[in-house]
Amino acid sequence: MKLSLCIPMYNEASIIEKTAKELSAYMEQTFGGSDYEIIFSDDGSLDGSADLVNALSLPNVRTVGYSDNRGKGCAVRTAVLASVGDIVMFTDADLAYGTSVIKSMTDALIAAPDASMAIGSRNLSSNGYEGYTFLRKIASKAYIKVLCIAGGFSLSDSQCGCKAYRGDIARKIFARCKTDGFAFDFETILRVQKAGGKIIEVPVKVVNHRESKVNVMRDTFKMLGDLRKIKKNIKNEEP
Ligand SMILES: Nc1nc2c(ncn2[C@@H]2O[C@H](COP(=O)(O)OP(=O)(O)OP(=O)(O)O)[C@@H](O)[C@H]2O)c(=O)[nH]1
Ligand SMILES: [Mg+2]
Repeated sequence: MKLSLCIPMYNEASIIEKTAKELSAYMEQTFGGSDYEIIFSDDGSLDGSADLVNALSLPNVRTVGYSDNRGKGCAVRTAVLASVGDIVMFTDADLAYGTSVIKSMTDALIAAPDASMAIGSRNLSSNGYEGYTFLRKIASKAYIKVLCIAGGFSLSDSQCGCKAYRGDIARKIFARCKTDGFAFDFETILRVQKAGGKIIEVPVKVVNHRESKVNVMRDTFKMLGDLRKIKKNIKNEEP
């Protein structure tokens, strides 16, 4: 079983070496006996994030990317399409959900052979939102509700930054995805569901809080616009 771990990064120079070393050590220790690859996907960083990763020359680590900033969805898609693993997972460059989540989500997919996708959920852990301000917690939960209604699904946390898929399904789905921004998660869920795939949820907790780079007003409006486009595109596509 080979695991492909995809890390989207945009201007992460201040933390990316620490992340790369921590991930490399964790993956060697946890999956070293089998096989794994770590793909850092550079979303047009201007601060040399990719060079910093490359200079470390860590085993099974490589970078992909492009020069203009297109959004997290595009960065994840680029890494997934370059991956070769039996299971493909992505998580954030700041390791917001820690490293142990990599094994727990992989194990959950292995234990559920009929599942296409595993989604991390902050709402399944009693303290999944620990450290969030009241306002951000409410905003996050309200947005998840909007997505469930828009998508016609009932997941407890569609927006969590860590997700795992069966590799062949991930590559098939992402090849059709067009959303470059943060709403790409929603598109992959709709596409997995349209293909009749089962989705499982795995409890996760945010262990690393950093100042948000997301502009709530701008990014929320952009995401709401994207939701309409995604639904229309998928509806009009050939099966
Ligand atoms: N903000 C941002 N992040 C990007 C972009 N492209 C890739 N990323 C990566 O996407 C991941 C999530 O970014 P964050 O800025 O932490 O966004 P978030 O986790 O959804 O939001 P927060 O809850 O505010 O942390 C990180 O690994 C980023 O480096 C981009 O264009 N903008
Ligand atoms: Mg974050």
